[in-house]
Amino acid sequence: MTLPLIFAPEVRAALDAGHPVVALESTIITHGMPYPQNLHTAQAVEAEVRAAGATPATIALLDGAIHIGLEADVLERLARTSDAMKVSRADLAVCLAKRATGATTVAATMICADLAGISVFATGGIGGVHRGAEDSFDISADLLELGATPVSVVAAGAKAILDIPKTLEVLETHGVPVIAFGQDDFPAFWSRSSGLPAPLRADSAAEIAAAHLMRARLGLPGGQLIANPIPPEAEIAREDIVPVIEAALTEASVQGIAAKSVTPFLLSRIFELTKGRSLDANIALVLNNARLGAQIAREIAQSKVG
Ligand code: PSU
Ligand code: MN
Repeated sequence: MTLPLIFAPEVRAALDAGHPVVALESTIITHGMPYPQNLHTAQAVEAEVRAAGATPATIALLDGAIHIGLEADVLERLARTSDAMKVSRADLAVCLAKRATGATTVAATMICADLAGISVFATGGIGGVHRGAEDSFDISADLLELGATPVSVVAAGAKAILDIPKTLEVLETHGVPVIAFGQDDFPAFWSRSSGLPAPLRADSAAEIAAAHLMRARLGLPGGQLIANPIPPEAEIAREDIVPVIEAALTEASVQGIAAKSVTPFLLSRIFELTKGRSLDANIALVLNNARLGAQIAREIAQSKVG
């Protein structure tokens, strides 16, 4: 049985040559940002990965196959699609069997990247434990995936729309190294600090790559979460973003928004309430993560040769 994987030629060539490749997700395109900023961001993220010396592989499900790397016209079509499935671990096989168009979340992108032989993945934000999870049980499958699948994920920490302390607890329970890059505090997506210390810290891409390879040597399952703070010039201060988040959360609860719709709803309301400022920050942090992801992928590729 061959895997239902279709590689873009440049990604196949890079992997065969042992060159660095960075996986990129597609839910951020279809459910995380409005058109046309989603398309422009996806293109800019790919360009950033290239500029930093690695090959980008944006991952999506199309016509019954997992696409590892999307051609320009396919990326554009996906960015304009309004009815793509949001695909996490639970949805992956069903979406493929239906031959539906699927956008992969962090969890599903990790699974696909691992199947493709890619060990580094850069994105904006991960899912986490939602506020009120003690009643709703809404805990993103992203957290469990980080405990199961050997991919290092670069994200900008967890958003304050989530319960950040509980998110860190669940990651710890699942044995996920949560590594803040270049600072002690765990970053909070739009803000550089969540006010909580990160469990671990690294100050170079080489250190992160070495830890990634060490996990594999030890036979430990699961990946690493690299929490990369948003660049200072793009940051939205906590006191500015927190009231907006509270307003969006109240609306979500009044309107009965639940399950998979929660994160996309909150992101789009916060975008509206900040008059686009949240999106500008989001774009800046994704580009920053793409850069770090490429550096980590290069370090891993070099270590494998050496
Ligand atoms: N956070 C963002 N933008 C996003 C997402 C999260 O700032 O696009 C997406 C990612 O694909 C993430 C998913 O994996 O939402 C988590 O969804 P859920 O909470 O339903 O697991
Ligand atoms: Mn959820």
